[in-house]
Amino acid sequence: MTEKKAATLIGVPLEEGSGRGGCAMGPAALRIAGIGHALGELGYAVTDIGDLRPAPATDLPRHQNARHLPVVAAFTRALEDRTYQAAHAGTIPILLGGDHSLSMGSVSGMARHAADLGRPLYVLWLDAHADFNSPDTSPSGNMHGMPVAFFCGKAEFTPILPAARPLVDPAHVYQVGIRSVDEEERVAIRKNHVNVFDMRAIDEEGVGAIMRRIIADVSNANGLLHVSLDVDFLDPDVAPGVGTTVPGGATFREAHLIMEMLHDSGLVSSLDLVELNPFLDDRGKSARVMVELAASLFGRRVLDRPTRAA
Ligand code: EXY
Ligand code: MN
Ligand code: MN
Ligand code: MN
Repeated sequence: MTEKKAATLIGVPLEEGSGRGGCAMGPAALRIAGIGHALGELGYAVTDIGDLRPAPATDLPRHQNARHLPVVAAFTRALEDRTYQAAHAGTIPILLGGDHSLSMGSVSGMARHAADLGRPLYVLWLDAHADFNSPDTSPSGNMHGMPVAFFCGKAEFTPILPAARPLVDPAHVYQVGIRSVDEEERVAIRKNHVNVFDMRAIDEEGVGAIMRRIIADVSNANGLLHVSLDVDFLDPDVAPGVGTTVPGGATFREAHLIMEMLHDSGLVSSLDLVELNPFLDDRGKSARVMVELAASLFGRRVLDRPTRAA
């Protein structure tokens, strides 16, 4: 008998990492849009652990360019552990955000899980932004612009997690859809060999070709793949419910193809759904798009198709 596939939904009502209110309502909107039901229909045993609400950390100094550090740090610690536990138990952790600073915790938890298994962790970052700032470089102090630098160990400004924690190799991070990068971030992502496929790369090569390369790299390395989907990866016409819209984003069809290819790869170990701001949304449109994309990632399909040779 094959074991039933299992997913753990982790609600993350975190908005302090972004510059405005609203993302804390994201988990509720994703649930109302039917994330749990969709996964259940696809054959997953779904456990929804509800929303995490850790008390702000009391052991950290105020940092003038890391806004709401005690709140973000408390979520990072709670999520590192909760994500690790869910993956260790053999389920797929699905983080219902919440702003993108939550990935400091979710990806760090998956890095610990991957280290247990002796396998490398890869990260697919679907975003308009590189999120590779540190408090030293950030123009805003908003921590949702810092998670990639954090889980790669490039924003070690204060001890949020133990110093010996497993880090992600920046060369194992693939950023797709990027179209808004700060000057110092640009230097940092090049210096650290992050793999960047910006919107121009999508226009020139197409998402199919890009995804085939990424999937081949992860598969050849026997890696785990964490997917982090920021609402602003999508064009604002497709998904207006986000505080950091940037014109010229991915179409629904491009995003949908990415999800279908990821599903067929069988490599995805974990998923963040982040930056949904229901206060800015258009009658639940963006929440529904995010749930539709997640369903495609976990196997919803239009027709069965023959397996094509690579
Ligand atoms: N790079 C800008 C900053 O660091 O302030 C904007 C970051 C926006 C981050 C959004 C979530 O992807
Ligand atoms: Mn982001
Ligand atoms: Mn973004
Ligand atoms: Mn490698």
